[in-house]
Amino acid sequence: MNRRTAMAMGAAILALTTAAACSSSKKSSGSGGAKTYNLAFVQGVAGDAFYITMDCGIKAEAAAEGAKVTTQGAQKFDPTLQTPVLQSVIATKPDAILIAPTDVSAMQAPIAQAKSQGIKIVLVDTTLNDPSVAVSAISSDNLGGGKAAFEAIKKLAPGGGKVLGVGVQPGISTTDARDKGFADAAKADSKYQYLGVQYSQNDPAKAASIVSAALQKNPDIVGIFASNLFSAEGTATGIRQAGKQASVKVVGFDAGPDQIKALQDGTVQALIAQQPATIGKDGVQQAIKALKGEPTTPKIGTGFTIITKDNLTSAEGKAAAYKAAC
Ligand code: T6T
Repeated sequence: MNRRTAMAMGAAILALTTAAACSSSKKSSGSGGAKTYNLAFVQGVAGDAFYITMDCGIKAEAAAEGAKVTTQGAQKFDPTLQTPVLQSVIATKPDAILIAPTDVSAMQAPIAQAKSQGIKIVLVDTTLNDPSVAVSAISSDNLGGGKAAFEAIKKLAPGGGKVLGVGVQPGISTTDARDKGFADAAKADSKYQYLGVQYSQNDPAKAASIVSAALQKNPDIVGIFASNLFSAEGTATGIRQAGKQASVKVVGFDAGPDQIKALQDGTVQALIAQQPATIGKDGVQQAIKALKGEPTTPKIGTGFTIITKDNLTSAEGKAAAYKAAC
């Protein structure tokens, strides 16, 4: 497959450029009277290479701005676990919180509570039903990413056939949008039969068993789209267990170390890598602008890179891979 880089739309790029251009040249040094801002990052889940890479972007930008950052995340991608994490962060009275809400509705009130205490909110990656609680919301073009995943499967399996989605759980803005983008594109192409999406609850073992069962029921599946890192990890396991590497084309969102390995060994054919470090960097810039009373950008879109075996070892492919540590 040819090397392809898909970027989010012009407006998004413009927004990014604006955010970068507006990066303050006046740093808060913490000395000489300038305020040192205390920022907190609440991840969607701990131990996820996507949020680890975002954290690296946040820490680098915060250091450049002379701000301090603390990072916390629950052990599962679950609003009932994220809420107490957020509440403990609120109790430390940070100036701003960057958060990836784990559910569009369940996290609305806990985040509103933070805002009501005068804390500036920036939504990073995922969003809420009502994002107006935040000074800025920064994310990939997830709908476009799902559509791009179907286009990738089309190139890999041009003859058409059955395609399946392996999702995470309903209520997550990002993965819901990716699933929709993929489903809409698949349904619009009469050569393909869309088998629907099944949810892994962000558990690779569950994703693997979904894939095993689906391949038993429909041995002629030609393509699978896994809409995040852990679903993709489990999908690759399911494909290996079924010995279907040669006949089923897999496209996964995200580019963690395990996914890069699956691409190298030929279990997965394409990865849609987001730009988590850029999301984090933009998030810090927006938080600091809000704290300084400067105008912020309500919605910022970031791009993605499609990684295949062809560009994996190129500078572009290497730069797009997520980090396991900063
Ligand atoms: O795909 C990312 C993130 O964008 C999504 O909101 C949740 O899952 C990940 O963190 C990957 O595990």
